[in-house]
Amino acid sequence: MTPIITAFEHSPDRGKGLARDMRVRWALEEVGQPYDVRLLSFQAMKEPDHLARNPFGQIPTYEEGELVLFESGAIVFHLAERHAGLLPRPAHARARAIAWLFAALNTVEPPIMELSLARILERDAPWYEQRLPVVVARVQKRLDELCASLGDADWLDGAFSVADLMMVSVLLRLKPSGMLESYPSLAAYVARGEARPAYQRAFAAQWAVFQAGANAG
Ligand code: GTB
Repeated sequence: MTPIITAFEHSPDRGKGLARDMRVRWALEEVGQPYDVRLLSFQAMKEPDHLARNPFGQIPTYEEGELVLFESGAIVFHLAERHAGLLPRPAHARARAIAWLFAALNTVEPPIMELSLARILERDAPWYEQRLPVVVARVQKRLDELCASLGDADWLDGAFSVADLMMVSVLLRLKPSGMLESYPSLAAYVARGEARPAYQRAFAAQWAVFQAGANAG
């Protein structure tokens, strides 16, 4: 049975691959699982049909027969558990990979999202210039810590795993800000993730959606 994921019909990132369906596409490509995509408008995401898949009316979701999942982390974890290749077998290494998966989502992604939202939504606020350095400093703290932990290793804990897939996905959101350039080892880590054939296939698939929308006018 071919699983179905949901994604933006017209992604606001204009094909940059920054929306959260990208991490799910990447995981599906890493494990070699073909998938279908249901594209949704912003309006369709808030209609009962989609709210039954995700109570928050967001993408991505994942349908596999009777199983319906939301939250990109839960979907990627489900794929990593079901298929070989994204989680190490030894129990301790597996538990550590899961800890890093949570760290990407709970410790590193929130300040990055806050920065991203501040830049998009708060730019015209009178306090924007005062607040921005505080938000930037929170991101820098996490990047300093991550940099120290990664050291000169290729991946977070041994071989590439679901932890790296999620951490790279989270860090990619910083690319437009140029902040990663001050962290050469993290920039190289992200580039290693982007160079993976599975990432390339996932990126091409979401880019094709953007192109089709652009060509349709
Ligand atoms: N915690 C959830 C998860 O991980 O699945 C968060 C899901 C989420 O935020 N989904 C967003 C969404 O559906 C799309 S990815 N938003 C519509 C809504 O809430 O009504 C977030 C996103 C949006 C746009 C860009 N961009 O333009 O660069 C990047 C990321």
